[in-house]
Amino acid sequence: MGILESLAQDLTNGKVNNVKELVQQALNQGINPKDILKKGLIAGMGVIGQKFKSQEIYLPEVLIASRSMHAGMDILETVLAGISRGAIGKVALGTVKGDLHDIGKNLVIMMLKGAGFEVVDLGIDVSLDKFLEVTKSQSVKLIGLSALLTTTMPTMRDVVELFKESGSDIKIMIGGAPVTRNYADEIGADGFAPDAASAVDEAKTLLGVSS
Ligand code: B1M
Repeated sequence: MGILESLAQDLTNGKVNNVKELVQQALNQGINPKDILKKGLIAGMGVIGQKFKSQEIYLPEVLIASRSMHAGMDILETVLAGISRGAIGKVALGTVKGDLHDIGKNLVIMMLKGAGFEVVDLGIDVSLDKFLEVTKSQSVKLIGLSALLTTTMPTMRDVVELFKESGSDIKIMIGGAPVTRNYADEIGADGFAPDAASAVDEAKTLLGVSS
């Protein structure tokens, strides 16, 4: 079994120390951090998602795997974000009110930082007011909203409406497993991305930054 397969498997089994060690080993071997992320960490989390869906595992196992995912991401972030921080624009990202899922949002943040954006992480369960506040107090050009639950998706519409009502020209990009381009169009969001890598392209397009 290759190192990235072992990494995916250890993440699925919630072996946090092994995950940390394997991410570091893979980096030492010169494996591209984006491959470590995609073929190791995201692949492992994909298995967790499927098993949770088919009720082979339950929330505690998902939480343990999530912790391993974060531990691996922490190591990768230092590498990915070290490239060119803050050079091409400031963005703020948060998971919308009522929603506590942050693995996808954190991946998007990592990729944006790696691409040279300065990122304000608003965290999870972010209120409408908090989204608006950050854009008033800081020179943020783009707001990113993440939602993983069909029940919290409508909050994205509320945020878009709030920004329109306030006359703000800040761009809004949305994403998360249940979110689609059609939904983004329907609620009047400026952009949408299905995954973290596309989120970088979409953010660049929205801010008029050449790739
Ligand atoms: Co939750 N959960 N969860 N969960 N959970 C889902 C989302 C679910 C689909 C599982 C299922 O039933 N099959 C389901 C939602 C069903 C629905 O709404 N239709 C669900 C449920 C029901 C729940 C609870 C209600 C369970 C309960 O308590 N009974 C509860 C809700 C808590 C709350 O939020 N209020 C809950 C809790 C949890 C945990 C806390 C245990 C844990 C979260 C831990 C954490 O995030 N720190 C968890 C997890 C891990 C999952 C699954 C298994 C995995 C999610 C994940 O991290 N995926 C998930 C099943 C699944 O999605 N298959 C599930 C990996 C991640 C890399 O992908 O987040 O999609 P994703 O992000 C991608 C893209 O979507 C995109 O880029 C990312 C990287 O490529 N993206 C963006 C994300 N945000 C973006 C923003 C952008 C652009 C792109 O622009 C701004």
